[in-house]
Amino acid sequence: MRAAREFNFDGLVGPSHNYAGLSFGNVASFDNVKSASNPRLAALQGLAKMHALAQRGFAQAVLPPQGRPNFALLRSVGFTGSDADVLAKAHRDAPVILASAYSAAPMWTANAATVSPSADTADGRVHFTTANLNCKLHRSYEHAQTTRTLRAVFANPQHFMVHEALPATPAFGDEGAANHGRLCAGHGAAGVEMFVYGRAEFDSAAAAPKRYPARQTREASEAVVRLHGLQPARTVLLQQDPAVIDAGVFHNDVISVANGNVLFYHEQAFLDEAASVQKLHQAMHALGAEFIPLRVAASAVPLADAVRSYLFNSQLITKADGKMVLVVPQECEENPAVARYLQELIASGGPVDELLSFDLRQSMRNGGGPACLRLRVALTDIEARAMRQGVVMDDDLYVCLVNWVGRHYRDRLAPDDLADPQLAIEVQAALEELSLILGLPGLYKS
Ligand code: SUG
Repeated sequence: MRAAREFNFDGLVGPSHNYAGLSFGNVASFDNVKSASNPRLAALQGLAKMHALAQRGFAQAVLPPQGRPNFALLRSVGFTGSDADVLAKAHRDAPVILASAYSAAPMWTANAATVSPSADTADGRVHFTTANLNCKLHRSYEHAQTTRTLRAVFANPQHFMVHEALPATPAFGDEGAANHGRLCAGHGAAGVEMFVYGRAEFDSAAAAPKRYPARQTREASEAVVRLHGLQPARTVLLQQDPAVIDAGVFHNDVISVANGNVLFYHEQAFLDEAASVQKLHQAMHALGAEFIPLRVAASAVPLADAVRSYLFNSQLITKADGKMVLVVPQECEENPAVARYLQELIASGGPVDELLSFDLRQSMRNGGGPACLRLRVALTDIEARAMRQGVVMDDDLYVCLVNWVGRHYRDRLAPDDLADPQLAIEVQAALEELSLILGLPGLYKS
């Protein structure tokens, strides 16, 4: 097995972080619509998580926010004049479209792309497919900048291949790594890639949710498998139970998380639990690897508590001693059923023997927990050296970014502030400076 480390690329919260209620089916986004946000605190909460994990010796990096507002979107739907005119007219006539142009959502980099490490792909390169996120207006524009950012960070064509997003049509709805997991004996070993979809466009008999949208299609997952050159025997496609989508589980990473040879999941996660787990068992067995399903029963943690606490939107990370740490949002400790379950899990003698809890409330209020905030990229040492180094989190970068946030971020943003032309100017100045800090000049020039 080659040596490889898993890097977590966390999204840096942008200077216009806000709550606009744009994600139907994401309960937190809807519940907090139009409340005031604190962009400075949001960014510092995210940075504190990145720094703490980097200090523990885990490989940690950062992905920059996207340019806001998206004037191209506003102008493409008929708002004209100076930038200030465009903002004023959009605020007056279509505040939801203005909020979409100011969407905070690129911070959740689990939705940036699906990533297959070089140990799994036919050409031995690390493959990325940028997610088209075409289920939601406010997210459907992210992919252009995401592709540009990934190509800037992973610029070396000998080691990396960044695919364009899939065609932006309902048949290919793709939400990236949030509906993808990888099971393996070690990050450098060949693994089993697990793709979880919510509906199948071309199979009218397939189950589908009734209340909320299924954002990921089977057709999109199959396309990513082809693009990345994955082996069929080491690829497992599963369907998420539509009933849990209707209960607010809008991405699979709200109901399961895989790491190493462990799948931590809620018993209601998959359409046919026994058959789904059996497929994973078989694929891992064929690799000669052990598979450890960590099943959480609804009697221990009811589905509603799992969604409210975001228990499964945790990061499961392998430590140097081979045991795993579960990185949870603070809400898990505040939920009695979840807190009880977690104490038992740690004491059980199983693979997870430590909990780390973070206050990520500014992100959680939009439906984004620890796992939403990061994109996992397993890299060999050679690959890690081949990527741009300015994004790797260490003490110096942390201090530099905390100071940068202090210089540029407001501590309160209310919905009407999005019409303020000064905000757009502030955001642009902040991001230009950031691109230089991260060693990615020109990132925001299209
Ligand atoms: O797509 N929220 C995001 C949350 C994404 C969470 N990601 C993962 N589960 N991996 C979404 O629903 C809310 C934005 C707003 O309402 O202002 C939003 O887009």
